[in-house]
Amino acid sequence: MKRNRNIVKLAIVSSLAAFIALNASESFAAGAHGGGHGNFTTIGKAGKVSDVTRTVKVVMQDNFFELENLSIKGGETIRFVIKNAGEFVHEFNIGTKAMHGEHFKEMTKMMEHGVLEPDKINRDKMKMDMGNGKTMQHNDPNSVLLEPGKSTEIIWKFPGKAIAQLEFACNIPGHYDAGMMGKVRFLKSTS
Ligand SMILES: [Cu+2]
Repeated sequence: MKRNRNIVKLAIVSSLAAFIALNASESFAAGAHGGGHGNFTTIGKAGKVSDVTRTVKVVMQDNFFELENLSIKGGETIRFVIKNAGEFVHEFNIGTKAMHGEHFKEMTKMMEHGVLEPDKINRDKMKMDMGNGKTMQHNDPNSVLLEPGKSTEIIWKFPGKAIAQLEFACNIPGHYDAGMMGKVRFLKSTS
């Protein structure tokens, strides 16, 4: 497997400016932590409401998505309506397999620091300085972290060209391995 280091790097930098989770008070966009201005041009980017062509419902359970795989057209903008119907905190994150691998490490750290508890997000700890001027706040547009019973939306514009190993996943330790992931397949363009 060819590992794309740039994609990995993109997963690590975060962009507050690009943060578009619609119900910010109820959800935390998950992904990278701390400063930097990442762009997500490789895997797509935060989409505009006016470009939405389709709504996809995503129900998260313990520990699986009620959405096995996703087939999309290149360049498509999708509104994901996401609900956590489980009893644990779950994440919906769009990224490559490599990005999920990197984010899993961040999530593991969040668990260790008590920012993430099995069934809740400790918002005070999330704001805490981790000693390097960075916090564990989740402010990326490609993902959300949801407590049980909560819902939110993400609008995502997928790239025109197919991306290898693009997946939606939950990177809370143990969940991805339990099967909490699905593949994003690009449909062949007919034009
Ligand atoms: Cu999960």
